[in-house]
Amino acid sequence: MMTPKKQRPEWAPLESGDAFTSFVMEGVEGGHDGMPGQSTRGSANVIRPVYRRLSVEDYVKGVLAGNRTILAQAITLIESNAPAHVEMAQEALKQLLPHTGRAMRVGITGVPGSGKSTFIEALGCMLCAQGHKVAVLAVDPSSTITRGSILGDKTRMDALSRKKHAFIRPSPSGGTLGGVARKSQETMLVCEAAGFDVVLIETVGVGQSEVTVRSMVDFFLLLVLTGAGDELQGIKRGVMELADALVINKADGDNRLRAQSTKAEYDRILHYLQPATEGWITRAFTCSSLTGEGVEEIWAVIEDFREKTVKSGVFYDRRRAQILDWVYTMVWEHLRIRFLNHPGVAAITPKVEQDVLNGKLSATMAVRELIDTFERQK
Ligand SMILES: Nc1nc2c(ncn2[C@@H]2O[C@H](COP(=O)(O)OP(=O)(O)OP(=O)(O)O)[C@@H](O)[C@H]2O)c(=O)[nH]1
Ligand SMILES: [Mg+2]
Repeated sequence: MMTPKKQRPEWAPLESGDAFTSFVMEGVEGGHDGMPGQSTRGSANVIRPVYRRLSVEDYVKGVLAGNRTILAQAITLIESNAPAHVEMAQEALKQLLPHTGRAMRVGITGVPGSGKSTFIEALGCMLCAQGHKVAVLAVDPSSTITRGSILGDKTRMDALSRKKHAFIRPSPSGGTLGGVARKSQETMLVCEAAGFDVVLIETVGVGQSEVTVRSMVDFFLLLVLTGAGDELQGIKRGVMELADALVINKADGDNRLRAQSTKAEYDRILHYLQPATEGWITRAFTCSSLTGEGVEEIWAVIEDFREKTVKSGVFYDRRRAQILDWVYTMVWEHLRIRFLNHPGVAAITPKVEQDVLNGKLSATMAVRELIDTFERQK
């Protein structure tokens, strides 16, 4: 088989160099809707994307028309921290907002290697075949350190990335998890405005990122592996309590029977935990992302969840709570940055810290001094 050629992704600025470690694979001829003539094949009459400045109106129109190139560029705009870009992105978002909210938002977590990307590939391809438009995003806290991205480096989701109705976007790199989450949240909205009716968000199961993704999605899925005893110890009860379904992946070959008994064991534990969603019972399922067995059943569970929670009102209650939650998360983030960048605070911080460490100042008094300084000299 031919190895697909790596290419610079359409969203990476030309001058970005190594700052963008992600790449895309060569696609199928004419396989992209909304961008005729922009096949990435190396034929002579290839039309290279034109990097011209787009106006807010260009972004809005392009996204609403489902133009993938403009969608990708709109996301790049959202990911930028440059003040002018933030202004433009917010204006575009404001106009796109009425067209958002229609997708089923699904978060997928699990320890590294549990098969999240493979599962998303299997589910995504199945959904595309059913006529859905699927956007795949990643919230990857490790990318803020390595500047890499899970989807770009490790998992290419080859089959899914070739589908006409799929759009895969790696995690934005740089910044705090809070910053990455804000960008992912807005990226999700833009994808919805572009007509994607399923959004799948992969996040590696380390610490805070699951909580962040849970606060963005309707349905949260935890992928686990067999080998109950040890495996169960490794999974924090807190993460299980965030999940709306638990999937024992890699239930194929020799592993099938073991997966069944692991499922039974998880079901027993889930029985004693608080379900993540009111009125819904979190259960365990088995599947093989490799063979596709069981994947359809999991989507049926997600659809059943949607139907039941929409009926009970829990679905939209959660979305409303999520929006407000997001507002306040951003407020705290904003205040934190203002506090850290405050010249008066920065000036006294070393001394305050020293005094606390030397026992000259109590922690409470230190807080008072810092906050007073912050408020006095706004
Ligand atoms: N046998 C079997 N192997 C699987 C299955 N799903 C995934 N794998 C394999 O498990 C390995 C890890 O899969 P990934 O999909 O990259 O796992 P991931 O959870 O996305 O990993 P990170 O992104 O690194 O956190 C790969 O070698 C897959 O081929 C499955 O259902 N059955
Ligand atoms: Mg992965």
